[in-house]
Amino acid sequence: MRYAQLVMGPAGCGKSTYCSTMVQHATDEKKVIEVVNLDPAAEYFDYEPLVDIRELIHLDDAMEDQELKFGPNGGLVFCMEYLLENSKWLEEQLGDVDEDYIIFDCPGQIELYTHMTVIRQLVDMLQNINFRICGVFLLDSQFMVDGSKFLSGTMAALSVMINLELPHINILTKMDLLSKGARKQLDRYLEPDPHSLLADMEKGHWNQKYRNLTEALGRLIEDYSLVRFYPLNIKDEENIADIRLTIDNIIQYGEEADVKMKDFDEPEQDDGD
Ligand SMILES: Nc1nc2c(ncn2[C@@H]2O[C@H](COP(=O)(O)OP(=O)(O)O)[C@@H](O)[C@H]2O)c(=O)[nH]1
Ligand SMILES: [Mg+2]
Repeated sequence: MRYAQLVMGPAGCGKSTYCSTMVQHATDEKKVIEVVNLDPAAEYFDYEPLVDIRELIHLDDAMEDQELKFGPNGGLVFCMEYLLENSKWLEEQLGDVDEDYIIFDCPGQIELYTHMTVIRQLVDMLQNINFRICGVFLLDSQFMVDGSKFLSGTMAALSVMINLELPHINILTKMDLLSKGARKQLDRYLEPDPHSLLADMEKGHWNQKYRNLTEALGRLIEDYSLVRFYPLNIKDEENIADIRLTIDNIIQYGEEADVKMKDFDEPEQDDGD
């Protein structure tokens, strides 16, 4: 078995930073995590990628092509489709290493995850070469501190979960940047209680008018009690370790090692008689 995290989320939410944080954390624990850059438009990241899509195709290639004439969004989709057409290339680059652990740093175009099929096809391809994958959906915590933003972020997370059908975790990034007040506000949503969320939202005029819709969304969140957010402060080692452990449990990483551990009998108590 091989293990992978597929790191997704809007542009600038902290995907590449998350990847290098995970690599650093693993290195500190004397473990190896590799990162694959799948963002054809990436300008900066501070990990050493195992594979880099830009060696196959760069966003500029698609945008500068006189026949294709793509803008940035169409160009990005083109690049991802090109990657899939050349999945043999990716397969070769990934090699055939049993028990490896790879994080895929994906592009920041949300449509790829919420309703297009390219990422879904990529997932199928990776599963075919024995990867057990956890979808990791990142959202910038600063965009989650009021009721309606939280609801829309939750809907995005739900769409991704439903579209990809992968074991999945949602993470709120950049917690170190939140003010105390914002953190307090956000804490109320971390274990989303649809009722308090909706109560928050009933204040505005729009929400009065669309009360039924808002209520239906609330029920949806409740029914899919899977929608949960894990806050991540990359300056807090314990926080990083917790998230890593949560994901590893999801993909059952390290379980084989546990099974191999021998049971041992408690040494018999010598109670003296
Ligand atoms: N303070 C802080 N800044 C962050 C964090 N994560 C990302 N950033 C910054 O946000 C910007 C975008 O991050 P990046 O990882 O490139 O986002 P990506 O587009 O999702 O890959 C960069 O300037 C990062 O330094 C975080 O946890 N804390
Ligand atoms: Mg990036």
